[in-house]
Amino acid sequence: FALEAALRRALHAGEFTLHYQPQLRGAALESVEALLRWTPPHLGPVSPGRFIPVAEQCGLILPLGRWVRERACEQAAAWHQQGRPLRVAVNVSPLEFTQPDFVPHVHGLLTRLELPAHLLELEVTEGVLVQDLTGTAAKLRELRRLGVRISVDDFGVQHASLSALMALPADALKLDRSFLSGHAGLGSSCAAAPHVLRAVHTLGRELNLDVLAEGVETPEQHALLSGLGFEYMQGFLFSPALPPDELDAWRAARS
Ligand code: G
Ligand code: G
Ligand code: MN
Ligand code: NA
Repeated sequence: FALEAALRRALHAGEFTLHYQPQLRGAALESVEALLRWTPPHLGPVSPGRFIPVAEQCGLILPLGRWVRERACEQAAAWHQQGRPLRVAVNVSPLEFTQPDFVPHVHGLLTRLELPAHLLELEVTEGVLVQDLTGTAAKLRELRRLGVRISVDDFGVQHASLSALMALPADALKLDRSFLSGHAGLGSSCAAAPHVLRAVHTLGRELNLDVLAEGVETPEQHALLSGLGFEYMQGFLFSPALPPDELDAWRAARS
């Protein structure tokens, strides 16, 4: 399989980079999400939407995911040491999360890099629930005991039951961007859209979970979400994912 071979080679050749997308609380920068970027030489960029599923299928997501966690934690530690700490959120695939060495690897990184745990957030998807709800909850509790923040990514579009989701020890929900731009999203002709958003926001607040709206692209969406009480937002309206130096410039220009 050509893409799989290319990915293996790319990991060894150091062709992956991490970009960082701002996540805002009101007008303030709250945190960033680390997002993988791959531009093979002589080709255009390949979207992670294309290569992550392949990496998951062939198991390459395990070494690739370790690489992502290491680079993201190194970057968070660098910002911390430079006196401008910024929490970094890292995506975790279900296969990575279920590895027995996952928590020890995270713990080891925090220790080795002297990175305060609250500067690391892990984004898990509902997929981790399908395998083993009890095991997953225990592992998440362990991570939160270390001080790591946990968010549930792509909330509302996968197959987990609401009751299983609510049993997850988490700090935040990341509302999938289809709630804004999909067929029944805000701004579509679906009259229920604002009610659904308001309900999820209320649910989050009742359960002491921060709720972040993803995929905010327009001032209209921003205004509607603010009106519904959303504080946390992420999307192209604010910034795409940026290389670290461009993110530094983005921060400097706003402060
Ligand atoms: O960056 P973009 O929006 O194109 O990402 C597409 C998909 O790839 C998203 O679902 C995102 O969560 C996933 N993705 C991006 N970077 C990573 C990563 O480092 N690890 C994992 N597991 N998924 C990632
Ligand atoms: O599944 P996850 O939430 O990790 O995916 C994040 C993906 O969403 C990344 O690929 C990122 O580039 C993309 N993304 C971030 N902001 C926006 C946005 O405003 N609009 C769209 N269409 N995609 C976005
Ligand atoms: Mn994510
Ligand atoms: Na998402």
